[in-house]
Amino acid sequence: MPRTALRICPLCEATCGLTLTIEGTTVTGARGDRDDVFSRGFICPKGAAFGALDGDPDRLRTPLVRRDGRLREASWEEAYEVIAAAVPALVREHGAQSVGVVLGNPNVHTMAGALYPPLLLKALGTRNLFTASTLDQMPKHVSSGLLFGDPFAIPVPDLDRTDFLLLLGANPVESNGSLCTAPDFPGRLKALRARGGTLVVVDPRRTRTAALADRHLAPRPGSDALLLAALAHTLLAEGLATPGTPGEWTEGLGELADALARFTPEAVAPACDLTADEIRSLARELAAAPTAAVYGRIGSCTAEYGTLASWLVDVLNILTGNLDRPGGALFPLSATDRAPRPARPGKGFDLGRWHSRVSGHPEAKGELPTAALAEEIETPGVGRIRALIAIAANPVLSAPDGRRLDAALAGLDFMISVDPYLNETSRHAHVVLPPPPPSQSAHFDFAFNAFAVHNQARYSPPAVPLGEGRMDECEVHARLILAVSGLHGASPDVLDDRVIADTLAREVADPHSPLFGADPQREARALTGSTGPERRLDMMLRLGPYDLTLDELRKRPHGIDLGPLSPRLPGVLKTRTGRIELLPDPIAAELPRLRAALAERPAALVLVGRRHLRSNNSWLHNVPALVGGSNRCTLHVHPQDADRLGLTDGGRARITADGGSLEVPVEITDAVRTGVVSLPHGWGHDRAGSRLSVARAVPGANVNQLLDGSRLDPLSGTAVLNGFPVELAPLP
Ligand SMILES: Nc1nc2c(c(=O)[nH]1)N[C@H]1C(S)=C(S)[C@@H](COP(=O)(O)OP(=O)(O)OC[C@H]3O[C@@H](n4cnc5c(=O)[nH]c(N)nc54)[C@H](O)[C@@H]3O)O[C@H]1N2
Ligand SMILES: Nc1nc2c(c(=O)[nH]1)N[C@H]1C(S)=C(S)[C@@H](COP(=O)(O)OP(=O)(O)OC[C@H]3O[C@@H](n4cnc5c(=O)[nH]c(N)nc54)[C@H](O)[C@@H]3O)O[C@H]1N2
Ligand code: SF4
Ligand SMILES: [Mo]
Repeated sequence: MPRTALRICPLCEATCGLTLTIEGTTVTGARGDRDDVFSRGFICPKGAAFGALDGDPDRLRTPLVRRDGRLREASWEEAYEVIAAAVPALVREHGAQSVGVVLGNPNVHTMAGALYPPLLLKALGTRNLFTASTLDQMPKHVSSGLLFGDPFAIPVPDLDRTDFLLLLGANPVESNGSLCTAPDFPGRLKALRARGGTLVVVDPRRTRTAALADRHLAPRPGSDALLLAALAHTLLAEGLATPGTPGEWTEGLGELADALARFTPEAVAPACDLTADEIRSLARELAAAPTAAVYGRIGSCTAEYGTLASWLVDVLNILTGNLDRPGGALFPLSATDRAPRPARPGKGFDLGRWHSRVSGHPEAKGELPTAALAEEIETPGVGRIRALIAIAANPVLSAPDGRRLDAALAGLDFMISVDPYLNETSRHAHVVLPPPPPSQSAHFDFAFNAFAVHNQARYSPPAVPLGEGRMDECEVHARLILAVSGLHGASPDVLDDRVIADTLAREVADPHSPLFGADPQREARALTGSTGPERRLDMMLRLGPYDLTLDELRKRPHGIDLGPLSPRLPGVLKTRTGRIELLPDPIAAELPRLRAALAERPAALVLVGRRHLRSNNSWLHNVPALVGGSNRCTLHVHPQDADRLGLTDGGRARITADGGSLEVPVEITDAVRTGVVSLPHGWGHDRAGSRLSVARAVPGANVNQLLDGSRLDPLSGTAVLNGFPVELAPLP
């Protein structure tokens, strides 16, 4: 008899509740959970393919260990012994910096990825940390760090209540949203318009999101910071800035007008390829809306002025009085955030506390640019990365210049991948540790509840018991930490118990903690949960703002509604002044570079990415139901550009940029504007040694091969993945 089980979908930031159909231990179906307090039955084709992904025959079933140059199946014991023999010895000989860590995107979709990497980094003591953030949202962390003193204090648009949404560089109808967790984002956009609200989309492509909008502006890629600066300038110049309550918490309002003086609509219009009138009327509409939210994502982050654009998004939210008010952009309060403390000045946010060894890139939020990983492995000298631990990461496809990184990885003394697949990156590992399929893992969204448009909490215990020979991913991580820190063989509980003891010791001593004065041992014993990670979750819930427990979450499997977002100023602020620092020094120092951009001659042809609803970065191309049809790696070219360059629909073209060239199939479409071509990322599955039978058959081309890793947003170290110049020629 088939049974059902609930599981939060881990495939994108929307975190939909799924109802899985299970026969024996196999997931045979997935539909939206209509009773889910947040997603209310919404599902997309990826969630519907949960079973196929979960049961993918190419998933690794056992660890792999390299012997005589070849990866062979091995026992867990053997795999950890190899790690315990290799890593501590390497650190003894070459120092802590000789081990690099790469954390990829799915870490924000697993409990293990939230709970253990901080402990791994602490155990290793390395500063060589590279994550997907510097291919993604690091500009937003930096701007929030500078503005609010906390890189995780990211305001999200109040989608369900706003009257006006200005959305830049995001295509939530395909991506289902990012840094704005909202199951059924498309439905929420339609509801916004149905209640009389306005949606304006800024994107060089006419996306499916743009098709839902009242207005679509298609500026030249890379010009968001200029456009946003001109919007802010107009508000200030026309007396339309009304910061309201957030203004009372803001420093630097007076200096802003001067800093933005040069960015008049007339001055930026040619670079944006918009008219000054379009820009001015957008500013006026934004100011006139009863409530409004400005929201920018990948297209404005992974761009040349990514941090400035991210900063300006919130400058606009502040100038229009929309920051921290219902209908505007608010700070979520997740169930595992610490219970709010009284407002007081914080430690602030510093950039560049250390620098990368080879190119001297400043750290941001403790990370170095992933675009600089290859040179840190290749370049001889003290502190060279000799061993790498990659967890849920496929940088050979997701980061610039995969060919160079591929060669660098091949030259490592030792590499570990925690990954369910043998793919373009993990094929270089000496040890591969495979997590179980998602149906066998418990789930709680530590990351995304903090960016959700509605406060809520949901927990999924494993839907299917752990398979024979499988190890839970939390235990995989914990044993890895023990093995690299010379504690191989100890119980993983040691780590969780230590975290619990340390946290409770701090809390009972904090007069503002709900546990102030309590007995820490007693509190530890009171925690429920059958595993270390469950007890840690229970502890975080108890220390959180809603006074929840794991037992309560278990009793309400469709989730607990914790209410709409509400104002959190000034409590969220952790700047040294205890105020919003509107024009922080690093930003002010970046503005001259943006001013210089006004005089630059734009490139004739630039490339942007795109996402497809049935794709997910580099790792869903092995599920037959998700590939094919319109989900193909083709180059979108506008008909006028195709004419000019002699390209034909279905023909092939050679595309060339800093990092190399690719041959790609051409798809002629007016969905991209002129002067812009679009190629999706995550493709290029044609390397030998991977075990991806479906993806290999239709490999596509790796767009990131067009980059050499040198184009970065300087403040955040984020790779410029959108709006870089390319050349294009037809192929016979
Ligand atoms: N040109 C271009 N490049 C881009 C982007 C772009 O828009 N354009 N987008 C960037 C963005 S936003 C991101 S986030 C990055 C993503 O790039 P990465 O962080 O490298 O992530 P993925 O490509 O999704 O690869 C995820 C890896 O995790 C593995 N995995 C899947 N599930 C699990 C699991 O449960 N546990 C573990 N341990 N491993 C798992 C997969 O097999 C795969 O190897 O790509 C970036 N690269
Ligand atoms: N189906 C699917 N869903 C996903 C993913 C996936 O790969 N596939 N990846 C997940 C991840 S890791 C992330 S981070 C999110 C990202 O989610 P989104 O931020 O929504 O990312 P995209 O869909 O790539 O949309 C970015 C848009 O920016 C536009 N753009 C490019 N350059 C510029 C520019 O200079 N200015 C402006 N204004 N627009 C520009 C592009 O044309 C594109 O439409 O999606 C997540 N969800
Ligand atoms: S929208 Fe995202 S979370 Fe929801 S079903 Fe699709 S992939 Fe899963
Ligand atoms: Mo991402």
